[in-house]
Amino acid sequence: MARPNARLSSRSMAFVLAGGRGSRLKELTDNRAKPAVYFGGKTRIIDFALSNALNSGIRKMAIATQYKAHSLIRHCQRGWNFFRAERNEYLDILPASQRVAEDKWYIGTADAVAQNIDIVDSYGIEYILILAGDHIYKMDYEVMIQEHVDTNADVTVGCLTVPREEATAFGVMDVDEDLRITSFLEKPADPPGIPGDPDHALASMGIYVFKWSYLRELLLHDADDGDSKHDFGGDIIPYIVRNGRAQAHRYTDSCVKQSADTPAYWRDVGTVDAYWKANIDLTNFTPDLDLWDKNWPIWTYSESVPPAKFIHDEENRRGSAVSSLVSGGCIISGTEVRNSLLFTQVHTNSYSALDHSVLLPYVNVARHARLTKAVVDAGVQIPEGLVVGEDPEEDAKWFRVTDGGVTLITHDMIDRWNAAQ
Ligand code: ADQ
Ligand code: ADP
Repeated sequence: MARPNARLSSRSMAFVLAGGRGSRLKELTDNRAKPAVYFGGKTRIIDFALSNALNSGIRKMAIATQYKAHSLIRHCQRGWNFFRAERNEYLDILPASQRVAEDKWYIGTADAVAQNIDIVDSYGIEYILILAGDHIYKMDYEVMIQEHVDTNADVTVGCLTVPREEATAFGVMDVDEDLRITSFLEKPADPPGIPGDPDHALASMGIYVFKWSYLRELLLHDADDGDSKHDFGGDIIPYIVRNGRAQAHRYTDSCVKQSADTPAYWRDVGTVDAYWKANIDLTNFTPDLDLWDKNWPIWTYSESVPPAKFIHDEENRRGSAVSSLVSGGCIISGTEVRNSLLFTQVHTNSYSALDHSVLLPYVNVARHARLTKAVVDAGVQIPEGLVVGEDPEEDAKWFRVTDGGVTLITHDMIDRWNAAQ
């Protein structure tokens, strides 16, 4: 066991649920789980939850994976390897198939923890923080764990205010004046509004704090319940609301902001439109998400690459980028780049233009290509002369055009386009 007077964060662990596909991201999650999807130029989505945990002082972490976990596991092994067992620091990656007999996956999110009880036991922690590896935000979890201890709750659920019509995708709760949760409905068709603010609902962020001894008992009990789907939002939290003490923790109280007047930033980036927008928003004059904050860095695996290079080509066409983020290893040769975000090692060529586009690592743009409002998957070779974002009907023949007018371009789509030329 940890010393009783040790810092709260050193008596706690973070258990990150990273097994979901995120199917609304369409082809971006054909080969990788949602937490492994690239975001923000250098990082992947899961880096936000892991960095929050690290910056909150937590040094014991476990990551449960299942759907298409290869890219996620490789990323975590390469980038999240600075924990030292000699200091009682751990990061374990727990793929579903290695933990259960036969070839079974974790049945639900609670089952992902239940299957790993022995590993959590071995950490000798007092509190367990369950996180989703799916969201972009900056949060000091120690504030939430402290609140959990102070209120003596059985579970503390991180929550935020969302427009009522969006709340159907969340667990929605009612609370009393002490923030005790009085009802919890998982993904209700008709979400209840907040008293006094009927256009908004109080939504669960899918973040929970428990005393480990309490959750452990509950999971063993839940495993024997034939009617349970072994899901935190569907089974465990509603059970505690009915039979124990569940507290809500408001995200605004632990959100790490750049200044007192910046908004509390939290994004799901669960759809291609939301993903495109959150990335492009980083090119704003003052982005709502500060990636430059030295007091709350977002850690990641990053390749050792040379600086980005901008070249006038031999005919003096200007390689330039304005209002854009251009990562290391990029070569912008004779291409005009505007309001775009380029990940590591993107190469572009003469007579091309990029506008409001997101290019994942290792994309190559040949000559005379023009991309507007596009998201291009990692490693895609954009062929010479491809024009996207100017004729949605033509684009839709080859690529995925979203309701919001964003065009998603992947390897397979380019193969089909090439074959038809
Ligand atoms: P959902 O958004 O439906 O609801 P869910 O599919 O349960 O989220 O996934 C939660 C997290 O667990 C994600 O990070 C996902 O990657 C991961 N995951 C899913 N299935 C898993 C499995 N079998 N093994 C390991 N990891 C798995 C939840 C809550 C809601 C809450 C929202 C907030 O149930 O109450 O409002 O999150 O986004
Ligand atoms: P994921 O994007 O999920 O992590 P990869 O990192 O393998 O998967 O990226 C997908 C594609 O990006 C690869 O198939 C490859 O074409 C390209 N790519 C990634 N890393 C490199 C690299 N170091 N050199 C060249 N191409 C790369």
